[in-house]
Amino acid sequence: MMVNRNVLTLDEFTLREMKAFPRATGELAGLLRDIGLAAKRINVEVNKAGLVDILGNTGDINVQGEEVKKMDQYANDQLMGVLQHGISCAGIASEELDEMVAFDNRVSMNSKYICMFDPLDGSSNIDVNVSIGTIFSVYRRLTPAGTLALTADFLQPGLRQVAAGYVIYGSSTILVYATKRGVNGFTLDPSIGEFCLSHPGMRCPETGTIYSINHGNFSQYAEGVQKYITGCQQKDETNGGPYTQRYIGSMVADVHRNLVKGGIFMYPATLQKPKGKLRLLYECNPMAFIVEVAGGMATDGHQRILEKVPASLHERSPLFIGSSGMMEELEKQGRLDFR
Ligand code: P6P
Repeated sequence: MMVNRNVLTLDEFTLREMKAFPRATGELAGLLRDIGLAAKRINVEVNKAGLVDILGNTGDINVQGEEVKKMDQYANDQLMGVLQHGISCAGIASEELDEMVAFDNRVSMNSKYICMFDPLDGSSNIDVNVSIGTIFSVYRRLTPAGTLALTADFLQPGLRQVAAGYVIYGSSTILVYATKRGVNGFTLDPSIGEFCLSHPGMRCPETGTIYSINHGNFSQYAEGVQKYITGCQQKDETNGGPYTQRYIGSMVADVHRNLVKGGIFMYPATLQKPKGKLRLLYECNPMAFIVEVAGGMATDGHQRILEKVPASLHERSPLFIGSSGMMEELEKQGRLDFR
C-alpha cells in the first residue's frame, strides 16, 4: 500500500508555521527541527535497547536520587548536542543535570530561546518494553542576547512557554508539540526517516471515561482525591460510567492517550511525597501547556500549573491534568492535598 506522500513533514510544517508570522526569524522552527532530529536518534536506540549493551544503569545517581539508566544519559546527550550545535538555543536544563547549561559559543549566546527537557520519561519502563517518552519546553530567555544564559531564564512560569512538546517511543513514534496556535502530532515514517503530520489540530475531549492514577498510593491521598477515585469506580450508565482505570507508569503515554480519547491523569501529593513526584519545569509545565492549548485543564490541586512561579530547577508539583469536564468534577470533591 502506497503511503500518502502529500502529508507535511515536521520540517515543512514548522517552516509553514514560520511563514505565518512575517517577523519570524526561523529560530523556533529550527529549534523544533533540532529536537525532531534528536528524537529520531533516540528512537533508534530505544527500539533496539534490548539488543545492545545500552540497558541497565550507568552507576550514576541523578539530582532526583534516581539511578541513571544508560538510555537516559544517551537521550540527554542527543538533545544537548543538537541544541548546542543549532542556531536557536542559548542553554538547556535537564532532569539528568544538576545545573542548567549555558552554551558559550557565539551563535548560541545570541539565540533568543532556552529549552528544558526530561530526556527519557518513564525510563524505569525501558527494560520491560513499555512506551517511554521525551518531554520538552521552550521559553524566550530573559537575559540579553549576546550574554550567557542564567538560571533565572529557566525559572519562568509555564504561561510564558513559547512551545512545548513530547515524543512517545511506543507502537509508533509520535512527536506532539504545541504553540499558542495549536497542538499538532507527527508520526515517524521510518521509510523516509521523517516525522509526518498525522494528528493535525489536536483537541482534548471535554469529557472522558478514563482515569489514570497509581491506586497503590490510595491510602496516602487526600480525602478529595479518594472521593473522586471512589466516584469513578461507582459510575454506571445512569451517571456517565462505567469509567476505566488505565495507568501505564509512563506519564507521556498516559497523558497522550487521555489527550486523544479524553480522560484525566493524576499524580497527587501523598503523605510520603507532599509535593508530589513529577517535576514542575520539564514534566508538568510542558504537559499543562499542551493540554490547555488543546482545551483541557491542568492544576496542582490548588492553582493552574502554568501560573506557578518556580523557585528551583528540579522542584516537584502535584499534577491533575486532562478533560475539562473531569477536572471540574474533581475540583468539587474537596481537599486534593495536605496544605
Ligand atoms: P509511580 C516515571 O518515572 C514517572 O516520572 C512518570 O512518567 C509516571 O507517570 C510516574 O513517574 C509513575 O510514578 O510512583 O506511579 O511509579
